[in-house]
Amino acid sequence: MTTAAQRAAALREQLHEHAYRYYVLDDPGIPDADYDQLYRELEAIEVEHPELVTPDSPTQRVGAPPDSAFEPVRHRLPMLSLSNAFSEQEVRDFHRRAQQRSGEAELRYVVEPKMDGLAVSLTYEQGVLIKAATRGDGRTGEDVTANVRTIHQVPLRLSGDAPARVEIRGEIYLPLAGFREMNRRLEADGAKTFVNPRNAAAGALRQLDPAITAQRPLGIVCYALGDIEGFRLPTTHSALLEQLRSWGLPVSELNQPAEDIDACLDRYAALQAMRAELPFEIDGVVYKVDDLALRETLGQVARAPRWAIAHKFPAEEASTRLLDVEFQVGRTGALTPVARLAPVFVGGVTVSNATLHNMDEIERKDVRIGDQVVVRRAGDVIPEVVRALTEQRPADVHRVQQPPQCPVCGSDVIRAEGEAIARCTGGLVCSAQREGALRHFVSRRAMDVDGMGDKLIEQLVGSGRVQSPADLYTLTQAELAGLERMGEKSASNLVAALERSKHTELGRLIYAIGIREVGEVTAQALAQAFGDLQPLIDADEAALLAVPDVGPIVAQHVRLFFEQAQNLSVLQALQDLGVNWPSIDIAAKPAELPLSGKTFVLTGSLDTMTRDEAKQRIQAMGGKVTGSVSKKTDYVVAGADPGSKLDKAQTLGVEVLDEAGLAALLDGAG
Ligand code: JCF
Repeated sequence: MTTAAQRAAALREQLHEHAYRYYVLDDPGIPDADYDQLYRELEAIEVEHPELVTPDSPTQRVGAPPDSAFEPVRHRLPMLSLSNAFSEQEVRDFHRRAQQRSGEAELRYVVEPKMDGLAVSLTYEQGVLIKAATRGDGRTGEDVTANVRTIHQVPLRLSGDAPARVEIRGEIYLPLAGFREMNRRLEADGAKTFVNPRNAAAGALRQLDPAITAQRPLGIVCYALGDIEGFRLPTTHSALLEQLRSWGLPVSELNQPAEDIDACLDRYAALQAMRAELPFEIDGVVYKVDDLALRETLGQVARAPRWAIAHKFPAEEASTRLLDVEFQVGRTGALTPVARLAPVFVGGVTVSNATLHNMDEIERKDVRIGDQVVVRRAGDVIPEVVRALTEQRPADVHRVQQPPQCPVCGSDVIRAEGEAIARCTGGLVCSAQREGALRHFVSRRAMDVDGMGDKLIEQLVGSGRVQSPADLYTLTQAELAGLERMGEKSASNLVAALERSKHTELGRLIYAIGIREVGEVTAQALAQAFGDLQPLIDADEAALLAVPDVGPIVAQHVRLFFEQAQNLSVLQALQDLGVNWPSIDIAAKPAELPLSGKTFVLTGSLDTMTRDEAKQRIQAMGGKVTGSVSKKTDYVVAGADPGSKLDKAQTLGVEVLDEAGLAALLDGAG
């Protein structure tokens, strides 16, 4: 039996080690969620057995130990951290305590995104930046002035009426685009990459050579005041944020007032929904009592104010055991290694399967069966294994072997020269490929057959009743009603959905038939270029290459597809069974779309639509959306908190649109 004292000592040992790796080496050994769990366990033991608290317990300090490489800076007012809430209940408990202590029935809040970066303090004297310091342990931080001065978003001089002396607090962060670019370069140089943007930002900020910091596109968001002299403070936090903004300091565009705690929780949900689209990482939201006088009344406990709380999003990363790796066969025969995991709660759901992408990735990450691995589930993205915790590797792990035969049909598996992906050579002999092709055919953006689920497709393929997409259109209501999990009603709905799907568009059909490398955009381009199916079938390589977006590889796949007699007979059968589409008047096409020939780059987050929606609407009007700004870019659309693309646009003199400007263009008013 382990006693509480032994467990506390063991936890302290582990936490010390992990904290060192995290804060000093910028190279955490375990996901944050695992660290939090160990920390909370220790905290719980110490609450129950206060006599076990030691002065060196990791619970007895805020944040990191100051590092000797930088001069210590004593904060005039301690830099607080925030207490965390992980559930709605914890938020409501916080609110009730604040109500009781303040004696106020109604409390108004400001909701801010919680940037996943590093807290810093900036001191300005007579409006001039004289010092920048990290939080450190909350009382004493490190002097990082030289490095912070390289960050373009940090004003070296405040605009307007500046106080005699003011300390401003904010979060330094690395936008995701900058993080990915930085890791791409490190990887190309064979150097160690950073596990997340915050560690990369910490690494950049703690460079001994500011010239290196200057190369990282760091940003800052300001959210609080520290010590201030010679200035009349506003009475609310909202007004204070406006004051920061008028001094020229970046303040989040996503901050919003909330009338009550329910409005706070609504805003939490809204920001959580936006999270995956934001150009930077946030790990939760912060609720702050707006009335500064009430804050004084509420005061603080040891490490954190009683007037604010961080409501964390479910962790997107957690660690678990990799039990096995199986190979799934997709519609093109591609073999995807799928991790079977000991179930783990991550990103708000329990995950027991995750993708490992391909064999190269497995080797690059050196993931072995039996390893403790880090699983990531961000938003609605498919969960993936991001790395193995190799230091915790047990003795009995073994390497993942790619199967020489298809696990579904037994055909040979080959991996073409230079390709990352191995494929089953079985073609439509392989039921997995047939099922995949059918799933794709009926999917929403293809033929859009409502109610044709995976399980049903599995049954239809398994029994041999459906071999090709054309067979779907011969299914009868009576026949469907007799299948597992199908009633009369769903059978008749499905027949109606199949019937509806027959009236389609050429672009959808081309996408639906699943030519390799032909996604939605290329399918549309082919439809626009050829106007009907027969001219596309007849097109030679030169004609295909003349289509925008079509290169030699795509052209070759299109030719290969239509050279198969089998494919032509399926297309004929589809038409015989009533699948039809209007032909497109190709003579009238290009000049007609209002945004034809225009290239767009999107940066920052938009309020009225997601970036994906914006992209689709631009494309629907003939425009092109690319990922990077060049002289050929016509417009850069900058939403809230734009990334370095905006700077680049300004440097190159590319026209910048705000959200309203884009909306005007899309509505045809531009
Ligand atoms: O964005 C953040 N990480 C963040 C941290 C935002 C805030 O408004 C904070 C904070 C840490 C402490 N406010 C306090 C008082």
